[in-house]
Amino acid sequence: MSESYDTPTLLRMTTRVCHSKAIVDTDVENQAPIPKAEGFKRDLKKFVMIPAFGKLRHPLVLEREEKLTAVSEKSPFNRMEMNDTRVGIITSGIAYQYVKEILPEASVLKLGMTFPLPATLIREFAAKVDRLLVVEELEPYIEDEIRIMGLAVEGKALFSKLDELSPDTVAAGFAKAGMLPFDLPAAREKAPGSEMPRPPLLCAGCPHRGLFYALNKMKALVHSDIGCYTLSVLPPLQSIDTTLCMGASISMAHGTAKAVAQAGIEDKRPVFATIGDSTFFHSGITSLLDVIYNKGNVNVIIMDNRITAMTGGQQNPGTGKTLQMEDTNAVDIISLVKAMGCTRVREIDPFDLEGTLAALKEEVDYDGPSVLVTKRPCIQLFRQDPQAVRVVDEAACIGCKMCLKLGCPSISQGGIIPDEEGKKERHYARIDAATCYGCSLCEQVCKQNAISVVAG
Ligand SMILES: Cc1ncc(C[n+]2csc(CCOP(=O)(O)OP(=O)(O)O)c2C)c(N)n1
Repeated sequence: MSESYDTPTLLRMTTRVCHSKAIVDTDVENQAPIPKAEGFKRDLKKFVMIPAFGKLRHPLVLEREEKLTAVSEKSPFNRMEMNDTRVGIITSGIAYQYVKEILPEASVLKLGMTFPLPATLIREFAAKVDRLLVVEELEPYIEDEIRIMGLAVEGKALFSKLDELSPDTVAAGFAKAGMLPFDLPAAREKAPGSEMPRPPLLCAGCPHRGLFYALNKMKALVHSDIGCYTLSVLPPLQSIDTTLCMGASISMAHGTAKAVAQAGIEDKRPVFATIGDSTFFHSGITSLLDVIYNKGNVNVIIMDNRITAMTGGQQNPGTGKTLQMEDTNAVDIISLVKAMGCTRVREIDPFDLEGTLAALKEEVDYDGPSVLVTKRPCIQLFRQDPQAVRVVDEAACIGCKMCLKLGCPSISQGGIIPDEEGKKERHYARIDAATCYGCSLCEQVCKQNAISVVAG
């Protein structure tokens, strides 16, 4: 399509499909043949979008859209499945599967190409059925377009705009429309997975834990970014205030620091930006340059865990490897920050709680842009020191739960010990030796010295 119509073509799978698993047959050759290249051909009116050329391009874009509408009308991906004509459902993507599962006897117009919409095909389908419904996820794009075409259609009055659809929510919509030949059991009206029975956690030994524990202690205003560390929003770490989109942390902290200073707001909380190495390379560099250039009083923390952890361990410009695992240049973050004009930059070890806290306090006292780089590798990819497993001395543990405030999945409330008179009970902490990585944070926070390295 992109070659035939000289158009950008977006193939979009729904989240439900992308985040699924299936067995992949690795024998199948799925690499499309690379078309014979003719080299770059100069075409200024197409590739240089100065206003004068932009005006010339616009009618061509509209013309192309018309041609693509004709493609959409005939596309095998847009197909009618005629059945009982009392109801006709226009749907697309994963919602089609739900419709077929819940109302297999309905007529369906399945749209695989949703832009441009096949208006003639839609009219033809609408004319064949008594009642027309659209089942689509999120905002009513198809429904609105059909209504603009002047056709009577139902959609979001029955199916929620919120979240992904599911067989249950689609069934609930059909029940509301009075279309189900059976009564819907009450339990089916609720989408499965709408509660969070087991919240996600930072791994045992995650290098982000020490930093966010320290930020919590600082009662700081933290603009965070997107990565594993975003999980520190949940209890017990609860140490970030905002996360918007990749790269926004530094610019948001910049804005907050400027606004607080200019408005004379009595908010004495220190402002921090926290961003992972990968996100920093992706879209944090320009914001940091802005902070330095505009003399923002922002404390930026770049968390260099040597990998892109959250999305599964991809390489990034700091790791010295390409995504194809070829050797390449590794950006040195400290040199980069210095080259942008910020001399106040240094490395800290997030496994050293006292040192981390001291560094944070020093940066708060400093007036101007400053950068700390926490350098510890992600434990999922670099498991060293497995021998430093920690253990709790049950007799010394008073059950104060300080170690539980780290939110480490290896630490749990262990057994119960009766006190001397055998009356009151005392819980003690327990460390799971199989999952403990030996980061030592629990040992550092235990005021009773009840946690130590396993002997031997
Ligand atoms: C615009 C955009 N692209 C991609 C993603 C997917 N994504 C989520 S987290 C992440 C990278 C996280 O890496 P890093 O900041 O280094 O943190 P880590 O998970 O390693 O702690 C990516 C690419 C996204 N959320 N937004």
